[in-house]
Amino acid sequence: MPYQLTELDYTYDALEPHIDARTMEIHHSKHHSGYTAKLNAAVEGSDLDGTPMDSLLPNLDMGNSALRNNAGGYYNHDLFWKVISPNNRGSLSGELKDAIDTSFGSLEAFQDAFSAAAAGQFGSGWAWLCVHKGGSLKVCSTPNQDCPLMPNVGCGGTPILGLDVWEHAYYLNYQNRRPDYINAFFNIINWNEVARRFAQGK
Ligand code: MN3
Repeated sequence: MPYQLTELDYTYDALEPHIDARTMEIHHSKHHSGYTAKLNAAVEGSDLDGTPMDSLLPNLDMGNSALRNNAGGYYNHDLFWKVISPNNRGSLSGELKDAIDTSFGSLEAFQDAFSAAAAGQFGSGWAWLCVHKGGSLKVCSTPNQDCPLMPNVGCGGTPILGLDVWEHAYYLNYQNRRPDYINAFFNIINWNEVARRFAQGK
């Protein structure tokens, strides 16, 4: 079992009231756990077994739907758990703040663009903030478990912030009110982690 379920460094109820404990528990212990098991099954006995995500995803055979869906599901959720945290760990500052100002004009303008991508993704998928070499930032959305690290998906680059907009991520608490869930997300961003990923990917 080369791919392990990500351990959270906070409790299931730590993100309340923005994300409720029951949603977190089901999302992590059932949904992400399912993607992890199916990814392990999809690579078992092949050359890909244990390949790190940052080299597996850019070289993915997009026609292999079991691998595409489950490698994406595994990577996307691993990122998601790490870029959220109780009480907005850290704050937007330094080089990442400068890059957001340069690419979008302001934090507010970035939030508007990201919210529009998240709200406008029809059906299941993700909204992303990605960094390209040189430090420019782009926002996009992707369907299902696709991810901008995969070949020719979304805005490309390296994802540094992602929001799961599948209904399983919010339906218990927010029902059909995806915009309320998106607004709440901005209260639980782990800016320290986003800045770390920015510095690594730029
Ligand atoms: Mn999910």
